[in-house]
Amino acid sequence: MLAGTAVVSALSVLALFLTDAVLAQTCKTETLQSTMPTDGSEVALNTCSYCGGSLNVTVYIANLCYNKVVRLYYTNAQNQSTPLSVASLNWIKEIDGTNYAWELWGANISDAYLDGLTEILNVTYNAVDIGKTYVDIVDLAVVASGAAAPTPAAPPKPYATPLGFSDDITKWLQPNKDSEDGIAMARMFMNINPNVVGAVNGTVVAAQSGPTYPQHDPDYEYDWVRDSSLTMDVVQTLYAAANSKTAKSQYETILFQYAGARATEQNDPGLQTGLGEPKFYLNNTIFTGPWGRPQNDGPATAAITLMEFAKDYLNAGGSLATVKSKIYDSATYPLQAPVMRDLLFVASNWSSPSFDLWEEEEADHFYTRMVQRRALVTGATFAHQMGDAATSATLSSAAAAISATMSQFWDPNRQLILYEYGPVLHDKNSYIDIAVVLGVIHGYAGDGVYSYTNDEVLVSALKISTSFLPIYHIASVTSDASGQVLGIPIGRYPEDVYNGTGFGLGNPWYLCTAAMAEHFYRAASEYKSAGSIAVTSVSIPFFNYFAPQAGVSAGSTYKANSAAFKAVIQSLEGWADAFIRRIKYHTPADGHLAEEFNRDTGVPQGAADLTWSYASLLTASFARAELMGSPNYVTRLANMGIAPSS
Ligand SMILES: *[C@@H]1O[C@H](CO)[C@@H](O)[C@H](O)[C@H]1NC(C)=O
Ligand SMILES: *[C@@H]1O[C@H](CO)[C@@H](O)[C@H](O)[C@H]1NC(C)=O
Ligand SMILES: *[C@@H]1O[C@H](CO)[C@@H](O)[C@H](O)[C@H]1NC(C)=O
Ligand SMILES: *[C@@H]1O[C@H](CO)[C@@H](O)[C@H](O)[C@H]1NC(C)=O
Ligand SMILES: *[C@@H]1O[C@H](CO)[C@@H](O)[C@H](O)[C@H]1NC(C)=O
Ligand SMILES: *[C@@H]1O[C@H](CO)[C@@H](O)[C@H](O)[C@H]1NC(C)=O
Ligand SMILES: *[C@@H]1O[C@H](CO)[C@@H](O)[C@H](O)[C@H]1NC(C)=O
Ligand SMILES: CC(=O)N[C@H]1CO[C@H](CO)[C@@H](O)[C@@H]1O
Repeated sequence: MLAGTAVVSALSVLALFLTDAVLAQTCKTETLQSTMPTDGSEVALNTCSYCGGSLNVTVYIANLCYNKVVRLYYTNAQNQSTPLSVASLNWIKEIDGTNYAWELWGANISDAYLDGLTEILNVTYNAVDIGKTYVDIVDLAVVASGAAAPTPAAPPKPYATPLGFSDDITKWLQPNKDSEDGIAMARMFMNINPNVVGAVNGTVVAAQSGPTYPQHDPDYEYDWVRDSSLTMDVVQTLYAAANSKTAKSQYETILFQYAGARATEQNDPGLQTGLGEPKFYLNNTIFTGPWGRPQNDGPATAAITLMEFAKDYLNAGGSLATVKSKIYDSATYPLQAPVMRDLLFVASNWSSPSFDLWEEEEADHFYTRMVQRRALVTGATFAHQMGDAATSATLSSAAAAISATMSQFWDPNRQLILYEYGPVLHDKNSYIDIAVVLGVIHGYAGDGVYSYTNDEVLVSALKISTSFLPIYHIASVTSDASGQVLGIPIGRYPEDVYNGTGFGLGNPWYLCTAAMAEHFYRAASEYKSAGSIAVTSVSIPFFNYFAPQAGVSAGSTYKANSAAFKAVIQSLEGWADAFIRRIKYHTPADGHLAEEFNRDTGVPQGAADLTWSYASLLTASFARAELMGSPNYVTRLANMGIAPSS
């Protein structure tokens, strides 16, 4: 026994030694400048290697000020320079004794092979505090050395193969006040026109967490433009479906109050970044503290919700004059009708980078572009209906311009829709984010562009969902007490460190898990209306994981009467219900939904009664009812109206 162990250890040491020796021999490190520059330059590439798929560089940087940004520009496997082929370098060490005049910076980018590397173009050093930029033009052809680059990990094998709708979920989501959906609806309405001193009608508090509430931390006692618009979109759906006069008029009142509140926000004299200001107090005045601003998805989602409402209102016999004066025509009614102004803002500002829906990164975001595109596509038709041909034309041409940029988010090397287009920020090396799925849910314009069943969207949904399997401990619990499948717990992105109150380890979120369910329900509905499923070489990994029983193959199309078609639909239903069951499994007995549930224990965490958690469960159940062919579902829920506040 002992001897055996010793032999194994000795072999391991030998193996380790051999591996090191092999790598050391085959890794070729180019040294371009071996000592600190003396020729007056402020930046110089020191060493560079592209070995085993990792790019490792070191750079000399003159210590001219405290805040520095150092970037290395290169070209990818296709010898193209794109916003992705840029590396942010980090400080490594002081190298100039006690003079501190020179520093070594560098990076080791272990997944550089994913997009490939052919040439180092330049190193750009921005000495922020003195407002100067220095460049070392390198133009060096890079020769790969060392072991072959790793092949990207194959998708995992599915841990379950759920099929069809399940009764436990149907029961949990029943359209009555005691079910989870009833609770979600009641709790959502408690956060609209919230019972907080000074709160203005038409505002939505993001969560019951802040100074007024029993839970103070985190402070979400604000009206966020995005969260409010997504919440009001649920109210709009209830408004359209209700046939109880009382309930319908309650929703109508709230939606007009919301339109007015949005116009008030647009006119706030304290806006720092225009209509993309993300956050207001509940008295509906601007929050001016430091924040990630602008967030240019807000004007788009606000306009989408209000245009949907206007359409429903006209269908219900409402007057065009009211729609113009209280919803659309900001030119004539700037203090009360916000939509035209938000749409024109989107039309002229969509190409500016802005902060994402998680308020963390200023960049070009897939989510933001998707909702902006939908706002413009819908807006062009709506403006036309309002008799405003000039605005309609402006919106159409901006919509076409956005559409032309959407394909840049697809990374053929990674087979992934990138959540943002640009260099890695905040160490989000995977480029994976549920924001892509949310972008489709909130931004699909119904015109075939990035729909639920788009093959790039499907494979991205696979990569997003399976990315959480290795990092969330609770993902290893795969069935509930009665043996039914629990879907994958879904968070925002694998590298997330926000834990709901501070920074540590990120967790699965209720709204992200609900989004995956909603995506699957809507994809199944889309296939059913299309009457066929076309599987491509891009989407095949999605089917292999989520619908293995269907036995589909790339390049084939399956008609609605085929066994494969039926198996795919049943698999989508089964997994969507499993995602909802994951939420159910981590929902406390009182039915309240916080922001997240702990990755190790499944215990709710972060902001209490997050409004968006409720809204997302409701929209997922609307999608489920649509797929089941139960239009009365939403009507029954809607007819319950707003419960007297309790
Ligand atoms: C990359 O393209 C540039 C010009 O576009 C060319 O000069 C260079 O030789 C190419 N490099 C490689 C490695 O193909
Ligand atoms: C760079 O990172 C890779 C992957 O983590 C590692 O194998 C390699 O040894 C690193 N290279 C250097 C020079 O640090
Ligand atoms: C460095 O390379 C990038 C990418 O090609 C380019 O945009 C930038 O202008 C270059 N900088 C200089 C000073 O040449
Ligand atoms: C706010 O809404 C409530 C109920 O709709 C209404 O009674 C009240 O008058 C409104 N307040 C203002 C200031 O409009
Ligand atoms: C939005 O576009 C308008 C018109 O081009 C411009 O005046 C305004 O400064 C832009 N706003 C922002 C926040 O970029
Ligand atoms: C709105 O509320 C904030 C936070 O309570 C407060 O600082 C601000 O003075 C209020 N503004 C108005 C106009 O009441
Ligand atoms: C979240 O992180 C903070 C540190 O930023 C820590 O104090 C807190 O305990 C963490 N919360 C949980 C529930 O782990
Ligand atoms: C950031 C980083 O990992 N840099 C490494 C690059 O390679 C050199 C050796 O050539 C290391 O010393 C650095 O730490």
